[in-house]
Amino acid sequence: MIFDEKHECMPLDSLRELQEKRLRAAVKVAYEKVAHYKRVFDENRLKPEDIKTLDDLDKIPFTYKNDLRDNYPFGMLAVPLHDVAEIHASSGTTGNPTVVAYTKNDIALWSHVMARTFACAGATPNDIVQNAYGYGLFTGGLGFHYGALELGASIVPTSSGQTKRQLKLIQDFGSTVITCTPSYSVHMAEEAMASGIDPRTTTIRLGILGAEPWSEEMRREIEEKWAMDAIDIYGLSEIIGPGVAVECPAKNGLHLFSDHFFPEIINPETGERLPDGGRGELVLTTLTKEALPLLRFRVGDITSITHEPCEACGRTMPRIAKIFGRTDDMLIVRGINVFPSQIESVLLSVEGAEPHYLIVVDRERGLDRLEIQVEVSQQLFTDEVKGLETLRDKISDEIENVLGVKAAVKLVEPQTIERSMGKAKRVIDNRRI
Ligand code: DLL
Repeated sequence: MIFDEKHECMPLDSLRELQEKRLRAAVKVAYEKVAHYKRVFDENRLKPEDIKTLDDLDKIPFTYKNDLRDNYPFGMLAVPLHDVAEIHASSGTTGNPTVVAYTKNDIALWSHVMARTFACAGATPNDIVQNAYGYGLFTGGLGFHYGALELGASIVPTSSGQTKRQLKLIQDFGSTVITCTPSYSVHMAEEAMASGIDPRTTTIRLGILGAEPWSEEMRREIEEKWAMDAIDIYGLSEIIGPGVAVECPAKNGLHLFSDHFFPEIINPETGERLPDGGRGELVLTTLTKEALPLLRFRVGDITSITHEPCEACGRTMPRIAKIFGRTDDMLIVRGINVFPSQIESVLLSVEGAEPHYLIVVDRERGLDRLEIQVEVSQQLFTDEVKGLETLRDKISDEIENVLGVKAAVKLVEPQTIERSMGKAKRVIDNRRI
């Protein structure tokens, strides 16, 4: 189902025309209403009229998360507070909270792009959506709530946590779609098994999972555990919340709603725009937001983009690749770049390792030490020691092969790594660099 075919499947030249028209208006408002942008434009001898087409975009300096923090709490708003309908604060993935605000029209836009998201993922108005993203200041709960309402589905607003109750409601209500972080979906499946419920036999047929990076191996594991389709959804508070990009059932990149959020991929070091297929940092410009317009916002997530229309669903919205990591969670261990998602891929490709792990980095006498704690299945843990040793060596060899870095692997008992109801914490970096 395509919720907004007119826009989602727009011919590329009409799309560009629409984007440019919206860009000109967005730049004008940002300049006239937000002191920060007026200052940045003036300092760079730039006038809003200089931005006519998408090719002019790179004249505008980037906006950083720090600009939001420096203007805490309401300095970046383009509307007076009495026009603000809702205010959120993002935990972000690192650092202090940033404040984001919505007018009533912004909430309507959010509902609209989230309804598109649900439909793109494969949900329909007949679905019962159990929404286990946290409600509150975190953008996941309400974003999904608004979208399900707009789509016309039935929504069960469980919020995150209380896993036993989640499972009971899935069974009693016959929920068909689960929305939560990928790590929480694994946790729920495990809790289900532990209490004698096979998640494969529940009515859940679709999971719309995001808010944290996850690998293809993790997807396979989740789909297997739940016997459901697991769809990746991407977004961030500053831009709108969830509802920026989402996969269609072909799972061949996330369709990014570029009629509202214009994407660029840049080399994070030089700031230069990369062509399709080049991996770099995502930069987004809001084209239609009222309360918090952002021009060329450095998102910090690493991906690539293709503008090829999707053969599977017919959408012309460009597609970004599954988020590969962040510009700022990349670990450098003994001079080697390591992304937690790469370690996860290795772990999940080894039989017996569970998708619960913790990466601990220490520095001992000037040398980095990478330790990976991995849970193993109960069955293996009760097996003889030899089995465990073989598994440990296998993981450690694989990591060295794939990442080119040695890691001490510590196998831990089932259920000993702390579970998260929201975003899982995967890395502890004890080094002072
Ligand atoms: O996490 C928005 C969201 C909620 C997306 C629910 C999907 C589902 P923030 O708390 O502002 O917003 O965090 C945004 O989370 O810059 C990424 O680093 C990370 N992130 C979000 N979705 C994905 C994903 C929400 N699908 C930050 N894959 C972003 C990888 C993701 N990382």
